[in-house]
Order: sequence, then structure tokens, then C-alpha cells
Amino acid sequence: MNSERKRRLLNLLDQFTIELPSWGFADTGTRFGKFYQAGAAIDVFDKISDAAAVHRFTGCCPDMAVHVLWDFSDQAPAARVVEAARAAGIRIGSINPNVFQDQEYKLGSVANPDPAVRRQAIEHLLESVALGKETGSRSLSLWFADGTNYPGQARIRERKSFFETALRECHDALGPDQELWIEYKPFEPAFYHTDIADWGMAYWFAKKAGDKARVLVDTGHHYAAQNIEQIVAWLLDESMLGGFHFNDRRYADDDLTLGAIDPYQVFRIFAEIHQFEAGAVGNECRIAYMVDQSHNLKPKTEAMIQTAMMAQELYAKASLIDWDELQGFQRSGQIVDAERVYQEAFRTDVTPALAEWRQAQGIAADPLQAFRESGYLDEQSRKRMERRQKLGLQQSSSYA
Ligand code: PSV
Ligand code: MN
Repeated sequence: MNSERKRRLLNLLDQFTIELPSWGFADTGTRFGKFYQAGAAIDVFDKISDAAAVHRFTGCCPDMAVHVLWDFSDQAPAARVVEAARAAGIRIGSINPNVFQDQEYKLGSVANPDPAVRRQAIEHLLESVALGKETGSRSLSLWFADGTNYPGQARIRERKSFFETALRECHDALGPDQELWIEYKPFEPAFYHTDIADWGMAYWFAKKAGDKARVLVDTGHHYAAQNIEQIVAWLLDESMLGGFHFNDRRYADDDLTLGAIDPYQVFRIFAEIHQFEAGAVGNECRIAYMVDQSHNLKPKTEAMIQTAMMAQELYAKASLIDWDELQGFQRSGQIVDAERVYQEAFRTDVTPALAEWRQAQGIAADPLQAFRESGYLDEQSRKRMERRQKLGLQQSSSYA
């Protein structure tokens, strides 16, 4: 890698941050059960401590997304949560309302056939907007479980109009610094139709809601063969890409760690972004890079460090593509050579450049190794096991 390219890469890394999900530090499972971990976070303050640890060792995760019902309570009001984050050296990132868990939402939230339930869901969205203002968060990140399980269960067009009304009302309550991101998902938990099933529907709802609304791409929310980088290219071109929920999968929304199955897919997504930003002056786009993973088996904090490192590595590799050279091959129809530009960038070892960047930040060249040597996980596991015992909470019988 020549020195000019390395200098560019180091500058790009200075700007690359990735937001961690509070829920990725807590015990999670599947519908078949949960395996408890001694080191899992018990409450939002543990989650803040864990997210801050990931940031300390990686230097690129200064924000933590919060889930309204899972993270805020009388014991954890907004002011205390914000203060705990500040003291730990991180910020509160996107606010995630929860209109999928309560019993009322069996038939949907903002698209529920009952107007009282629709109102209740909208009120929760508005409270989440207010919480965003209180916590200094710049984004409201919306995911809806709304949909149906059987043909004939509901009128799809009527539900679409319920969504348009609700999202507009939510959008209009946003403060000047707040943005609205709309996530899509083709199935689960609904198994016949999902009200926001794909990027086109999310795009449509965002357009209808207003100019602060954009689309959120969760990499796990596509059918298996979907070309995600094409979606990203279109959203970039239309200035409608709000951000990502990164994770990897083999089958459906598996929520595995980023790059575990197909790192080249993530590389190609980053390539579209670098290409867009390299395209013209003024093409910088504010994209929120976020993680949305469920670490059912891996130690959670380690999985998060592994994810942040993988994201940096793939982002760095994709930045090495020489766009002028590539365009030359594209114009003359040299397909093999064009593809080789991608493959060579993907193959390039960026470990030395990442080590140099980390050294400049005062962090270890191998954040995972340094984290392990710090003893953080052992210490937290011991303390959290004791706390769980006192609180009478279910837990694993070992440190592992
Ligand atoms: C739904 O699968 C999702 O990806 C949404 O982003 C939620 O906010 C998150 O998972 C946690 O439930
Ligand atoms: Mn998501």
C-alpha cells in the first residue's frame, strides 16, 4: 500500500465509528430457550459499562443504541442513563421504541385494526421522540413487527394508510436535530405479510413521512439471494440511506457477528459507500453504522469487539479500491480486470495500517487480546453472578 493511500485510509478510520446495541450485551436466546452467561449485562448500567469497555479497546464505538422498554425504568430514568454513559466515556445513540412486545400488539401496533391500540402505539413513538430530546440522541430508529400470519387476515392497503398517518405524526414531532430511520424486514414475527417488508416500502414511508426520514438497512432483513449492495447504491443515490444494522447470517435473520459468514458481502457494501463518497465533492453522506446482533452463544463483549474490528477491517479494505483504474476497465469492458480490482483490495492485508491507527489512538494493536488480558470479563462475571444471586435471578452456574 503506497503512503498516500495509507494516509487516506488512516484519515477515513478517524471518521469511522460504529454504534453498539444495548441489547447485544444482555442474555438473549431463541424461541427454544436461553443459555445464560455470567458476564451478561443485568441492567442498562452494565450495558453502558460493557459498551464503554468495547470503545476503550477498539476506539471506534463511542455510541450505544437504547431500546426504550428494555433500558429505561423508574430506577433508570433518562437523566441517570445519560449521566452514566457520559461518566463511562460514551454517548446515548439511537432510540429504539418498542411497539412489538405488549399484549395489545398481537394484531399490530400502528396498523392495528383497533384505533385505540393504534393511538397507544403512536403515543409510545411520541414519548420516544421526547426521550430522544432528553438524552441528546439524534435519531429515532423504528422497527415494526406489524404484519399478518394468514391470507385474508387484514386489508393490506388499509394498513399501509395507517402507517403513513402514524409515521407522519411521529416525524412532525421530531426536533431540528433529530432524524427518523425506518427499518424493513420481509418476515418474522409475521409469516404471511409484513407491513414494511422491503426497502421500497421503507423508502415510500420515509418519503411520505417527511424530509428527516430515511431508510435503515439491517443486513439480516433480506431474502437469502438479495443483492444488498445494490439496495445501498440506490438509497445512496437518492440520499435516502439513514444507516445500517450490521450482522451476518446463513439462513434468515440469524444475527450472527458481522463477516462471520460472508465478509465479501460487507466489503461490497462498503465499496458502494466509498465509491459514492469518492464520486464528487459534497458527496459525503452521514451514515449511521450500527450493530444489531444477538450473541446467544459467544461471550457478548468479546463478540462486540470482534464485530467492531471486522467492520473496521472491511471498511479499510474497501477504501483501497482505485476508482479511476476500475472505471477504465469498466468503460473498455475488461470484466476480469475490473473484478480483480475488487478482489485485490479485498485480499490486501490491512492489519499493519490498523495497528498504526490504533497506536495513534493509544490502544493495543489487537483489541481482543488486550481486552482478554485486562480481566474485565472475569471481574464482571464474578460481580454479576453475586448480584443475580441477591436479586434471585436465573443464571448460569459457571463463569463461562
Ligand atoms: C428486529 O429483528 C430488529 O432487527 C430491530 O432492529 C429491533 O430493534 C432489534 O431487532 C431488536 O429487537
Ligand atoms: Mn435491526
